[in-house]
Amino acid sequence: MPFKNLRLQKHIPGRKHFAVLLDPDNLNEASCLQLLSLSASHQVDFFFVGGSLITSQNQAEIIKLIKEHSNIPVILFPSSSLHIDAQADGILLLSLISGRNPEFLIGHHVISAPILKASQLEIYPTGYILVDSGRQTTASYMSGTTPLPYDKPAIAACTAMAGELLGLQYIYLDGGSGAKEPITAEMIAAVREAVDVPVIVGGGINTTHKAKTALDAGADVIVVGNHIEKNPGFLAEVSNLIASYNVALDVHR
Ligand code: 1GP
Repeated sequence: MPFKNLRLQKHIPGRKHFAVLLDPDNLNEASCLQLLSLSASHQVDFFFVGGSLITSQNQAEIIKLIKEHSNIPVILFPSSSLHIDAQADGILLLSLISGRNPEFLIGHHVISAPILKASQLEIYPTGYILVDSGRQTTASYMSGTTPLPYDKPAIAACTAMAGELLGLQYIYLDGGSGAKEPITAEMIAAVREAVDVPVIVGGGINTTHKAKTALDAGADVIVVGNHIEKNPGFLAEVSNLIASYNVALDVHR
């Protein structure tokens, strides 16, 4: 399997990363170019591209646009094998370990395996944990799974632990796009404590305070989509916040 040495793979404990989620359904060429220009002047580590349901036919065009205008790695965040695109750099191979739907635990992966194996995509095997954020999200409905209870950090920790023991190399705690409430600090800390692999956190991060709470609790990567679509300036705010953590890390080395 060829590896392109993306930064997610070369994870350094303590270093914080910022992923901007680009949902093809919510972008056109102009809004995408605006985000690419903002990202070029701030620290953005990855573009996650995808969504739980993509109704537009423009994912390929969006990825092409990113590749033409940016060097930031594009990582697919797919909800099915239909969303695999060889133009990207990598893919979160998500196993929905908070759910009990075999299609999202292994089914889609079987269909995708020969396509992925033949591709140049860097594969990130990821234990995906959907957390109940107060309202039913597209991800929960479309996957036909019950999200993990919001106030049960111990269940999240044991789920993450099981994922790591099964060999998954990343844990993604997600409240779902536009989540009413972000994942709690208690849950992030419990998961961070339970596993050694990088912990990705997203869903409902719409203030720098919420981003800081997630980072302080132990998130290695934070993902922001919705609020940046509504307020592109938020990209700069989160990027500056992330940079402040990484500067402190370098100073203490
Ligand atoms: C959703 O974690 C991502 O899967 C990002 O969520 O769109 O709420 O930022 P938001």
